[in-house]
Amino acid sequence: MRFDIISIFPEYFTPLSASLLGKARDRGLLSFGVHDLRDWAYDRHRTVDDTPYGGGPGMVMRPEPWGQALDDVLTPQARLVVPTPSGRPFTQKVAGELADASHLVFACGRYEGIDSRVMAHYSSVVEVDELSIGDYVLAGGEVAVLVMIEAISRLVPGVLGNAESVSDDSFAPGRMERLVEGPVYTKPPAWRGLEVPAVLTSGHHGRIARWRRDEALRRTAERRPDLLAGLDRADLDKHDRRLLESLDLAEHPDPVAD
Ligand code: 6GU
Repeated sequence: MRFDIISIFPEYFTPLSASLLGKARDRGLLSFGVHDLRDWAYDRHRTVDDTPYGGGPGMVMRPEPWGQALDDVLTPQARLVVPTPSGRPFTQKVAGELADASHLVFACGRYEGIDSRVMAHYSSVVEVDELSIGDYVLAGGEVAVLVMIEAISRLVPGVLGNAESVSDDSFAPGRMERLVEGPVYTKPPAWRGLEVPAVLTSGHHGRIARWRRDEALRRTAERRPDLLAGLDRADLDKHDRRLLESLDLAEHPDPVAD
């Protein structure tokens, strides 16, 4: 999978050489191109922004450098991702869809964003996704793109080892789609008076799986009632329903009610 990133701060992307992503790149599974938008600005000062039409605070990125850059970097099979707090939510599901692409191009806006005609124009050239990583405002799209690339890359076949299956992750499509994972433990069996739950050292795989499922349901109810409210009945077994009924979900719609 090929990633190209266009930004006025290419130095933000040095972490792509570290850790999991760096190893996947060294193994030839991923490749990264990081580009300075100013390389496509033609004036003496390499200007990329200007005042917004209609007035108001801040600056907007001019369309011409973006047009030059994207004409050079996009390929016919590419998808264009534009990070913005006004985008559709970037979720595990969206990460999975983007992981199926062979080429992703990320256009990092700064200031108040990129002139809207850039997205309008390229929408008739490639698939364009304006995506947000959460309900808060960052100074620019760079950090959001690092977040997206890490989430997408670990879903590319071969990037994770077999031992690190993604199907049990929080939000993983299927049985974990609207659940967060429960607590995890390692050695020692007792630490500062706190013991590891006995079921985890029982060697009883069936009971361990059930316990993990219960803990995921409990934790989701406690921390993410918004997710629980949308749980699909089809993803719940009898034990799941009984557990949810035993929790106090009074303040939230009951996902197990008929
Ligand atoms: Cl994708 N970009 C910026 N600038 N701010 C954000 C965001 C993206 N997602 C949440 N806040």
